[in-house]
Amino acid sequence: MRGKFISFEGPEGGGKSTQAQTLADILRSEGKTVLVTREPGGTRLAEKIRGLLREELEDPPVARSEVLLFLAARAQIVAQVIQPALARGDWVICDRFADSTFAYQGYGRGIDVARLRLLNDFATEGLLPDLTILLDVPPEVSRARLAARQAATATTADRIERAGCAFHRRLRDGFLDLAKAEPERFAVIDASGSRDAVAGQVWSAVRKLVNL
Ligand code: Z5A
Repeated sequence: MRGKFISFEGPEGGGKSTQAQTLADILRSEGKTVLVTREPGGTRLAEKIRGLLREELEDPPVARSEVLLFLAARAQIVAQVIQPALARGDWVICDRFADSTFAYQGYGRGIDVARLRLLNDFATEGLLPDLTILLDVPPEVSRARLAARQAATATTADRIERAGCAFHRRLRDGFLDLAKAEPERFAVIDASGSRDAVAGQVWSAVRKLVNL
């Protein structure tokens, strides 16, 4: 039987990586084989593209090449990692997927979302998650968490994190719009609570899939 594909989405600092690991632990304790991966990344080439996207270049990618780089990375991870795992019957949890392109490059950068959907469809051969968990946080919570992490790890904000408040407001509204348009695929979770409170809500959304 084909495995299940779950993506985590939302603004930075919502707790996607934290919750993806917690969910994987719970699913493993239920006897599932689980692969946790991330976008952009998850294959050698896609991790190189991630590096390029994060690099502080004097001439950073223009909006259209940024989209194509994210999609090139996605085509790799879908073909080499996600589809084979699902075909084996494994569960795949991906930290970001197509909805990040629609939210960041569409709502954020202003590229037409319908065109992005066509391009994404080409990159993924139409693959969409069975369930997308949107960890929704207001920009001030997101900023505070990222500032705390940067202080703890002596790192600085990257190019996308530095985009202004208006960008981050459009992004959050964009994710919420996407969820409203596909309520059967999305579970929207208030991620401003404690890690345990959020994990409890994530599990309530996922357990319906476990029983299928
Ligand atoms: N991007 C794009 O533009 N288009 C695309 O198509 C795709 C991506 C696929 C990837 O960044 C960037 O690429 C991203 C979108 C863009 N933009 N930016 N910037 P990334 O993978 O490096 O980072 P991220 O996806 O934005 O994740 P993040 O910043 O690491 O946040 P997170 O995964 O949601 O959260 P976290 O790492 O689990 O937690 C963040 C901190 O908060 C950490 O210190 C935790 O310990 C803490 N935390 C987590 N949960 C809580 C709770 N509940 N309470 C308190 N503190 C918490």
